[in-house]
Amino acid sequence: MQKTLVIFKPDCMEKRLVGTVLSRFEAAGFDVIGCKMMRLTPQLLREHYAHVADRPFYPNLESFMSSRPVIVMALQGDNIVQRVRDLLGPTDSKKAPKGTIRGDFGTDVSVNIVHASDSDEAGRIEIARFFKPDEVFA
Ligand code: YYY
Ligand code: MG
Repeated sequence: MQKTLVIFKPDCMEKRLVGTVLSRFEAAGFDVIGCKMMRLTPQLLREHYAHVADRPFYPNLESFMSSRPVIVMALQGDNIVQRVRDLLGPTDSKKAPKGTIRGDFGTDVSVNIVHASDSDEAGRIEIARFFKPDEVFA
């Protein structure tokens, strides 16, 4: 069964939308196999967002993502990586259709409610980044 890593970002926490968003994942048939609350450090964020760390928006992204504690989950399900990405909609909340998580609740291209892994390999790498092996219950 495929696994993915999701982060309920600071705007999701502030808007008290964790339950609403998690309900959509559970309604899609996905299982929670790991869960923790943590404040993301600049060091961890530079690793997690290495693919955008040299972009001009990165300093704002880092300060947003470390602005308050977040909830990080490992989820499992059939073809879950693509299906969670489909539920989220595109990165830019303003372009995300209504009915998607970012379209319904997001603000813009950087304040967009949830992170989710973008490939099978990223799912494995990101779960290992945020969870110890004995914290995942696959
Ligand atoms: O995977 P996803 O979150 O949809 O987008 P990425 O291209 O991986 O970018 C990661 C993260 O960077 C995005 O969720 C917000 C931020 N970001 C931004 O602040 N401004 C942009 N123009 C592009 C991305
Ligand atoms: Mg991404």
